[in-house]
Amino acid sequence: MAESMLAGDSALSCRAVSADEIADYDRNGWTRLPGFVSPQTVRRLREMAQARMGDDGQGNAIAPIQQPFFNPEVSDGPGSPELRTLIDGIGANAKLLMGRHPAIGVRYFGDIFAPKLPAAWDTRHPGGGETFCHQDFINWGLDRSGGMTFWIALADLPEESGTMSFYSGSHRLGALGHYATYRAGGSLLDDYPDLPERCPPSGPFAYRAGDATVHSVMLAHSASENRTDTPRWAWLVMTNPADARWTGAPPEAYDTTGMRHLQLLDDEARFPLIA
Ligand SMILES: O=C(O)CCC(=O)C(=O)O
Repeated sequence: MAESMLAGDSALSCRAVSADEIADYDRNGWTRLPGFVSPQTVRRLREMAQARMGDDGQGNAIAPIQQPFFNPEVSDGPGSPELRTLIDGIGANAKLLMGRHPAIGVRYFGDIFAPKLPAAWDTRHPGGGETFCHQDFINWGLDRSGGMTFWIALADLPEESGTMSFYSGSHRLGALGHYATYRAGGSLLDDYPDLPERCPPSGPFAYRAGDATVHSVMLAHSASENRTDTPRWAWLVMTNPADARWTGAPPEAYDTTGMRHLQLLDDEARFPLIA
């Protein structure tokens, strides 16, 4: 396993993905990245998250998008010099995993702290439920795939805390519908009940703090409720190919005010080039 850090040892950093991990991602549409970020990076990210959300992960404002998967909170993003080095390191990995021509770069798409609140808690936040099975692609409103999400554990997370599960190979099945079209609270499996036979589910997994998984925007994935008594602390970083264009559809993932049909996501303040 490549242990080289893509940023200096004193900065927030991640390691480079290995050739085996790239091949696994290509085959399955996702891969595990053990020890992806350093212990010091985990500590600092967790501090940032808890400064915004409190130790119990629910001290922030209720997000406008009412989804049960987790309680979302933005970070300072790539505009923060401290985070930028790490986000650039993630971009370099996305470029390796994307498998496109080396001239095609990578854009940052977003990042969020994503504690899944314990299902047993009586909380005003909706983020204490199940992550029903879905692909991300349709909701990103883009004309091409190649995007991905790095899902980074900010604590030791047991399987029962609602960690990720993946339907290996489903990234090769094409677009499987917008999640808003499945029955209320339902999942992709309602419309594709044979998916588990065609694409065997993997997970949920136990993650050590600093472990990550990365999944393609085309991959069907899900997570159960958090059945522990502490928040499931994770940090999610999303990337896209630099040549991706907005389809004109209304995505939940970003504000398209002022954007033109088939425009590149070339607003450097929101979607900077990171590789
Ligand atoms: O963290 C979760 O429970 C869901 C994450 C997810 O859906 C995603 O990363 O695309």
